[in-house]
This record gives sequence, C-alpha cells and structure tokens, in this order.
Amino acid sequence: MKLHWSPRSPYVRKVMIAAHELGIADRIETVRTVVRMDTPNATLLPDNPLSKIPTLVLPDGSVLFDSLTICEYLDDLAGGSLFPRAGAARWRVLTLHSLGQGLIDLLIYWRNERDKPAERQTQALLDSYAIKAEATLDRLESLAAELRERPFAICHIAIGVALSYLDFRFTHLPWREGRPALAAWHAEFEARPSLRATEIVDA
Ligand SMILES: N[C@@H](CCC(=O)N[C@@H](CS)C(=O)NCC(=O)O)C(=O)O
Repeated sequence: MKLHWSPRSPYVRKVMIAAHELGIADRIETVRTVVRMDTPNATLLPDNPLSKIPTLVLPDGSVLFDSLTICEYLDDLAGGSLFPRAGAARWRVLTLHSLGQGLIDLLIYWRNERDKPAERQTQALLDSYAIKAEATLDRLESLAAELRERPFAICHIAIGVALSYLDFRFTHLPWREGRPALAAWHAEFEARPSLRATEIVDA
C-alpha cells in the first residue's frame, strides 16, 4: 500500500497512528507528497483530484481518501476495534471523532489566516477561530472522563492529534490552563508508542 504522506500533516498522522496501533505500519510505503492549498500537486491529482493528503493507493490501484475512510479501511484490514461496528457506540465514537477532526480543521484555517500579512488578515475570522477553539477545548475538558473510560478508538486518535497539533503550531496558546483532566488524558495519549513513532516535524 502506498500512502501519500507528509511528516507535517495532522491528518496523515491520524492514519499512521492507526496503522501503528493496528500493527500494520510496515505494510505502508510512505511517499513524501507536498501539498499546498494554492498549488495543486500534478503528481497527486490522478490519485486524488482534490490534491489532498492522506491518500492511500492499494496494490490493485484502487484509491482511498480521506483520513477517516483510510483509518476505517485499515481497521477492517487488520481486524481491529478502532471503529465500533454498529449501534450507539459507533455513533458516539464518530461524533467524538468529528469534534477532534473539526478542531484540526479549525486550527489549519486559523493558522492560514494568522500567517497572512497583517493587512490581509480578517479580524472577524481570527476572533471566531479563537472563540470556537476555546469552546471546543472546554467541551473536551468536560469529556475527558469519557475519553478515559471508552476503549481506545478513532475518536481518541483525532482528539489527541488535534491537541498535539496545538502544541506544534500554537505554542503560545496555554490550552492546558484550567483544563487539568484534558491535559492529563493527553499526556497519557502522547506516551503511547504509536505517538512516539509518528512525531510531527517541520521537514
Ligand atoms: N478531511 C481531510 C483533510 C485532508 C487535508 O486537508 N490535508 C491537507 C494536508 S494537512 C491537504 O492536503 N491540504 C492541501 C489542500 O487543501 O489543497 C482528511 O481528513 O484527510
């Protein structure tokens, strides 16, 4: 299996954490693929017309994206339990995943806006991202006990990766302050071997 990959992408990191948790990381050949919102990657377009990573190409040439779809495929392939198969547990895990994934999306948009020259920034967007991020972090603090109790699943990966991405790109944001339960849960998450094997780096 070939994975269009980058060491900087939190979405790619979700896939690689899942692969490590499932014990099948060695079956994935990572191919460094550079993507930018303003520059479609011509090499990637035949596999993914959206020019986004992660994109997984199977040996038979079929292609899977985005990160949620790839993670569920890997879980199915390995006979894992990152995705409850049915019932209330499945909807809860997927909804919690959406919260983590939504936080990642928000942080990416926020960073894009923040890194523009000051005269091109839209203050209303910056304010909105800050409010939504705080509200999401407060919600996650109230959910920390549930995260701890629930069997490790795709929602833990998405939420944990979002928090780690905060540490990577928003070092000035003291998200742990006033959120001791979330901070403690995240410290345990970061100690997992799958996290150590997938450090996010600016390379
Ligand atoms: N919803 C997608 C998001 C993937 C995504 O936006 N990846 C970024 C890299 S961090 C990307 O490919 N950006 C290039 C672009 O948007 O053109 C997923 O979960 O895989």
